[in-house]
Amino acid sequence: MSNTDIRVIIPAFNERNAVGLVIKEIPKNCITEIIVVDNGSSDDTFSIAQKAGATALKESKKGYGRACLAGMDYLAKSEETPDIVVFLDGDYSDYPEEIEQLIKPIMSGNADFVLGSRALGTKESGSMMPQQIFGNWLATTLMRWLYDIKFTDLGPFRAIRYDTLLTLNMQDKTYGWTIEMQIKAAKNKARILEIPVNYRKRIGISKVSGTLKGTLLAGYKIISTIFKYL
Ligand SMILES: Nc1nc2c(ncn2[C@@H]2O[C@H](COP(=O)(O)OP(=O)(O)O)[C@@H](O)[C@H]2O)c(=O)[nH]1
Ligand SMILES: [Mg+2]
Repeated sequence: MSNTDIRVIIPAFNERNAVGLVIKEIPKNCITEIIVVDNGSSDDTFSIAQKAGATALKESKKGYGRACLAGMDYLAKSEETPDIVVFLDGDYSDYPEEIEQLIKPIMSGNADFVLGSRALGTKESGSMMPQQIFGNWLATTLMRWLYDIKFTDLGPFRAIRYDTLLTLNMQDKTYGWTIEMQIKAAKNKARILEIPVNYRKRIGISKVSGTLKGTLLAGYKIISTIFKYL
């Protein structure tokens, strides 16, 4: 792919101190557009994202998947059709510069979907909660037993061909989003590759794994999504 059109979608909820840095550290030479979907933040995430050079969208109804879907909706209406979509969190846990490693196998035609695996990379101590590590282990083990799908993580940082993404007909509006993409990509026989990504402590407050409610909701949603697509 020459002149590859690559867009980044960043769901963000109250990430005023992180989102600008995430945008700043995305290598601009290879990226066509950065789209931040502000999911009803009460802080100035939206204007900070805009000032940092991103296209800022608003999705007032909460939900991680819903924010990603809003980003996809925007892409569907965009004049040019993207070739690759990268998903990245707005909390500065991932290393935005690693986008280059994620997109490389797709650009060279060797993969349709590249998952950044924190399990294979180096995690700063405290960057993932014990319940998050356990939850990811459980979910990937169930995927292996029930579907014979081999993943080591449900990490948010990932790149996928736009045409592949469209064939998945993504539905989940909350925390099942990441695993839904993985199960459907495998079922659709997409060429999948996992590569190690590094992970550090987020800037700001965790809304999912750092809270009891977020952990329980995410855990429930992830497990039920596994059974939903059996
Ligand atoms: N769209 C949306 N994004 C959220 C919501 N909660 C958290 N996020 C974003 O999703 C990403 C992951 O959330 P985070 O709080 O870091 O969860 P953790 O990684 O499990 O600690 C971050 O970019 C958040 O801003 C939400 O309700 N809706
Ligand atoms: Mg996080």
